[in-house]
Amino acid sequence: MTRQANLKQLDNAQIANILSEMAVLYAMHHVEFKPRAYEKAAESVAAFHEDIGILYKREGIVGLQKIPGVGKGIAFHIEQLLTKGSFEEYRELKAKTPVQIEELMAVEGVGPQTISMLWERLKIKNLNDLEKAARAGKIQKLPGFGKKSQEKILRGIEFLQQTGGRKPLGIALHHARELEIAVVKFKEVRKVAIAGSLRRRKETIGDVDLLICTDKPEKVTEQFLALPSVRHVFGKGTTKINVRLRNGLEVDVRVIPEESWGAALNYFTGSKAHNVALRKIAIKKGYKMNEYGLFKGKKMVAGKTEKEIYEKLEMSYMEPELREDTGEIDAAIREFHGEKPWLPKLIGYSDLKGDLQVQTDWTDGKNSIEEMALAAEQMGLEYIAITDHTKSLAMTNGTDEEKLLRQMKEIDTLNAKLRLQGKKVCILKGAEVNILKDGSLDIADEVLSQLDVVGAAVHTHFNLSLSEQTARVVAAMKNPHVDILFHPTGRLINKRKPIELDMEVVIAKAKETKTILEINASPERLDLKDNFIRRCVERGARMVIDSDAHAMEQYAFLPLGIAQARRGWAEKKDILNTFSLKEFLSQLK
Ligand code: DGT
Ligand code: CA
Ligand code: CA
Ligand code: ZN
Repeated sequence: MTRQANLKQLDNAQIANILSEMAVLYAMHHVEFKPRAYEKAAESVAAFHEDIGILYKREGIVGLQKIPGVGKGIAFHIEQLLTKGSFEEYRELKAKTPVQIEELMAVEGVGPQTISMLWERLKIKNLNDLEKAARAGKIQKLPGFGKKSQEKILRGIEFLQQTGGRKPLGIALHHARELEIAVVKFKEVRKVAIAGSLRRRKETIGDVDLLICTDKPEKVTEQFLALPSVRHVFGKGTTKINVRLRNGLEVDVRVIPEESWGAALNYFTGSKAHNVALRKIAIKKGYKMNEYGLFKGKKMVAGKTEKEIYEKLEMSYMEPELREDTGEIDAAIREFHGEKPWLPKLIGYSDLKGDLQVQTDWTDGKNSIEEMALAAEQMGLEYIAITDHTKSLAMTNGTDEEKLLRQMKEIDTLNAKLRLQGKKVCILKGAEVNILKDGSLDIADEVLSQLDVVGAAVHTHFNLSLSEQTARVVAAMKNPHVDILFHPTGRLINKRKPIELDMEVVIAKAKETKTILEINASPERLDLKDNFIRRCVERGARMVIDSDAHAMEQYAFLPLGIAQARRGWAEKKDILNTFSLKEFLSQLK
């Protein structure tokens, strides 16, 4: 049969997106009833518990009609999508109305009705048109709109441009934990967990997936929707809610019964690629696997915990940060059967003993050296390096040689004082030295040689060519005083692209010159990013994880850096600031 072969790789979410686009297109052409029907079908396709491609392979078009809200007509369109990737009506309507629906829907406050009107009255096709019209004051003149809604649209566009719709991990994690705390307080809630990309600690987050375990789903969803932090409800059922919070975060909530907790946690943690690979293995072993459990025939054989599911599949447990289908499953199978190479023994969240990038009120930091040291001790750190910016970064009031020498004296005094007080934390003398355009540094070698730790960083000339930039950074690493390359690629998440660097060369030279590469844990940096960390691990290049704290409370960034290191398969031994002070110092140039 033809349907057995050549299925397009459309997943449920993609099919749902096209159906929901159809709903808007029908509405724009004033077709009756269909908009609502397609919207409903889109919702149930998105929520459907099985991959629709698989359902179709097994049961054909009749199977598709088992999806709630999917009748003959819509089933036919889904079949076309699965086999051909598109269907005629979709192509026709798209040709007649060349409007970027998904793009416009992403703007906070813009829905199908608005898109219809914007197209009819102002021929607005995309985000760009919308922004122009709003800036020209044309939106506020539309019926039902005013100055306020126009401004709101502009703010929505600005936000989208800033973030590409995805939130940095640091922000999303903070908000999600607040939400978790609020939900745990509901009386009928047994357990709450953050799943999705957030549990995997991806550097940016599309939406937050929150799982709630309860025997009283109706009560709990009702309570959730009444939370003051909920601003907009996109969809609600008894076990599934989709909302936007006041802080802009989108949240998918699933209510899960106790016996399926592990299966749901596993499914909604993803990644999708990891899930797909797992399910393939489950099927090979004669199981059925979904978010409710692992089944042999009708009998559930695992599902309460993730561990028991992996065990039944004959795999070791994989930490969420590894679940990207990039080799972790093979390693977990080998480990289960006692064959090497195993899964990495990931660096733990409390393994750091030091922090090698800390700024103070000597430059652009908020707190004094002493305050930063005491706060570090509170965090359980044994050593910190004070690395204030140096002189060529004028806006930070950077230190020159004379000021650095003065700071070294102060650090000696403070260390003595801390010892007297019985404190354990040790302050190292350091600097964050600027790498100039030609790869030389802005502080004289003679002064650098007196510091305990020297970090070098690119803060200017971000736009050099690949060869120039790589040569510049390599030249700095060759300096015998440079111990660490700080935030190696210079990227700012959602704000600034990385500099053009040949990372293969940089990693090789780091090894050769004994220069340590930094994983900067500052939420807007996370630099090195996970794939480069993994490459360092493979090549045996050494790294540290630093907070880049500019204030006492910013040591709290460190776990974000640890998370990225774990995503990069790093073990304790790969990260030098898991070492004691003495061991750490012995590793420097
Ligand atoms: P995000 O939100 O874009 O940062 O990334 P995720 O990974 O959180 O993705 P999301 O929120 O769309 O879905 C949460 C998890 O649910 C995802 O990691 C895996 C699972 N999942 C979602 N859709 C599918 C699907 O079509 N097939 C499979 N096998 N799993 C899915
Ligand atoms: Ca998500
Ligand atoms: Ca989601
Ligand atoms: Zn810097």
